[in-house]
Order: sequence, then structure tokens, then C-alpha cells
Amino acid sequence: MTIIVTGGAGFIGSNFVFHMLNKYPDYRIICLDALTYAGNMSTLKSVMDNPNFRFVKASITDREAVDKLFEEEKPDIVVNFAAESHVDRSIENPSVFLETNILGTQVMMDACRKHGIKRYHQVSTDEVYGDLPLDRPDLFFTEETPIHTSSPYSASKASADLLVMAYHRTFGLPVTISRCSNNYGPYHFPEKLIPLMIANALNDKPLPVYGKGENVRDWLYVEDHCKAIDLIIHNGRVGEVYNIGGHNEMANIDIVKIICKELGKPESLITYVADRKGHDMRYAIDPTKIHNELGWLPETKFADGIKKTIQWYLDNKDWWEEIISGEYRNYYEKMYGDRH
Ligand code: NAD
Ligand code: TDX
Repeated sequence: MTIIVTGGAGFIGSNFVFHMLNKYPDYRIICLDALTYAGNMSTLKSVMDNPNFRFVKASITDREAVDKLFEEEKPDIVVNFAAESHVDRSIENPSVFLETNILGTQVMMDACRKHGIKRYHQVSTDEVYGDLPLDRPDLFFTEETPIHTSSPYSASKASADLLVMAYHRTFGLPVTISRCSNNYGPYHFPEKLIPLMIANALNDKPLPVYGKGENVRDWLYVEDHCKAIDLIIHNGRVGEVYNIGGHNEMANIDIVKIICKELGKPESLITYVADRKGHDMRYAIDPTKIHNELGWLPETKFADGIKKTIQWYLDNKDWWEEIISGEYRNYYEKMYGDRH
């Protein structure tokens, strides 16, 4: 089995590469990644010498490069993680989100049509469903919840999902889509809530909480997401969408307080800053379908997962310190410099 994993130098993609190489020693895994600011070769250091692994630097929007790779490797499965993934960046500059997330998806699916494929899997997000109100804890996103997006990021992901389903219906492309809730774990880029708060707390810097910190996210340990995708590409039904989430809803402020406590840092570091524009209130996934059809259940409890994650950031300071000392400093200054 040969699998192309796009975006494999990023957070979830790299964890998926590790999971697959570990679990299937006879599979060939090819990572196709453009190495944007979010992609990092040092993340893949441990697998670069694995004979079953190949890294190719190219953009999923580059038709020629993608075509050449398909000719060379004749993949059985494509798992498309590659995307611009940060909501705040999409508010600053939507264009690259549309190019990568929508047009890149089209390029990958065109190559799948041309060369033939057993499965094209699109890694989507719960953000395509918009948000839920805080005062209706009985409501959850199911696969039937209408698409209703808030940010340029989520609109681009939803557009890609529509295109994926259109390629299935019109061209018979064997597709599946997964829509997961917020992930956390090793190699999470420090612009995102959990790693940003860990890095800032360790450096005794202010912890910038948007608005009142009451927004709720449904957190899932990244390994559980990877296992769900593994199940879907092997046993999921073609043409279907699967929601992935572990019923672990938490308010942002509570997450930040847990991080302070675990690191022994004072809550006085918490600084309330201007809210994100169009900020989604609450995400909450109903994972009944993937549980009933594929037997998936999350294995890592948040209390354990957050400890493991914090320990990983303590043990791997070089990885994130290199990131936050580079171009990221300009981003941080622009986003947080005068955000009151
Ligand atoms: P990330 O930003 O950490 O990584 C993205 C990777 O894609 C990077 O390695 C980057 O170099 C690569 N990339 C970007 N543009 C590319 C292009 N044009 N061609 C090739 N590679 C390109 O993202 P992540 O958090 O790992 O998210 C991966 C996927 O999972 C995304 O599709 C995202 O929408 C989805 N998702 C993420 C979460 C989450 O909580 N992080 C939750 C649900 C779904
Ligand atoms: O500095 C911050 N302060 C803050 O209060 C940051 C970066 C975030 N937040 C809040 C905004 C959100 O309510 O924390 C929450 C989580 O923010 P992010 O980590 O940016 O994640 P989110 O916007 O929820 O999107 C994530 O989950 C769904 C991923 O980045 C997406 O790629 C995925 O699709």
C-alpha cells in the first residue's frame, strides 16, 4: 500500500505519518509538503532515514509537481492534510487560504482522477458547521448539521468539502471526509491556543485570552484523531462524512488556568485582549456515527493528554524555541503587539 500524506510536516500530518509508519511496517508513506511557515523538517527528523518513507517538497497547488509524484509513486490512497490552518491568519489575509485549501484540493483530486486511486480522504474540520450557543448544551454537530461558516478559514474548508462531494457524485471519485474537533498534542504550532499558552507561560510572558475566555472548544488528543483517520481510510464507506470528537468541551479560560497550574505559573499572567472577529462560541461534536460504524472511541482522557503535551513541550524546547525565535516574532508582534 502506498499512501501520499499531504501536509505531513505540520502538526496533525506528522503525527499521522508516525502513526502509519509504526503501525504498518509494509506500507510506503510519502509526505508531500510545501514547507510553509507551519511545516518543519525538524519535525520529521526521526523518520527521514526510514526506507518506507519519502519526503517531497512541493505545493498541492502545483499541478506539474503533483502529477509527477503520482506518475512516480502510483499511490493507492491520498490523505489531504495540507492547508492553511490558523483562523486568525485567515482574518488578516484570506487569499492564500482559498488558494491552498480549495484549489489545492482540486489539484489533488484531479491527479487522483487521472491516475486512479482507491481512496481520496479529505481532512476537514468541525468549523464548517459554524458554532453553537453556550446556553444550549444539548446541541451537537452531527454529519447532517448544515454547513454554516464564520471565518475565511472555515469557509475555505467548507468549499473544499463541497468540491470533494461534487467530485464523488460527478466523477465517481472514491472519497471520504472527516470533520474533527480541536486537536492538541506534540508538534502543535505555537500560534495555536494550547502551545502558545505553554510557551508564553514558560517564558513568563502574558497569556492573551480573547474576549472573556468563555468560548468552548471540544479538545481531542492528536493520536486519537490519527487513529480515526486510519479506520476511515481502511473501513469507512465511500462518499461518507465522519465527525470525530471526544465529548471533551472546555472553556478557553479553564484550559489556560490548567496550563498555569501544571507549570506552577501565576494566573496573574492571564491578560484579556480584544476578541477575535466573528469568534465562534462553541464547538461540540456528536461522534455517534464513527463509533457505531467503525468502533472508534477516543483513548486519551484530557487530564492525561494535557500532562503528556506539557511534558513534550518541556522536553522539546529546541523545537519550539527555534520557531518562536524566527519569522514567528514578526507575526506575534503584529497580532498581539497592540491588542488591548
Ligand atoms: P498545520 O498548519 O500545523 O500544518 C499544515 C501543513 O500543511 C504544514 O506542514 C504546511 O507546510 C503544509 N502546507 C500548507 N500549504 C501547503 C501547500 N500549498 N502544499 C503543501 N503543503 C502545504 O495544520 P494542522 O493543525 O496540522 O491541520 C492539518 C489539517 O487538519 C488541516 O487541513 C486542518 O484544516 C485540519 N484540522 C485541524 C484541526 C486542529 O485542531 N489543528 C482540527 C480539525 C481539522
Ligand atoms: O491567543 C489566543 N487566545 C485565545 O483566546 C489564541 C491563539 C486563541 N484563543 C482562543 C480562540 C479560540 O476560541 O482559543 C480558542 C482556540 O483557538 P485556536 O487554537 O486558534 O483554534 P480554533 O480557532 O478553535 O481552530 C482550531 O480548531 C479547528 C484549528 O486551528 C483549526 O485548524 C481547526 O480546524
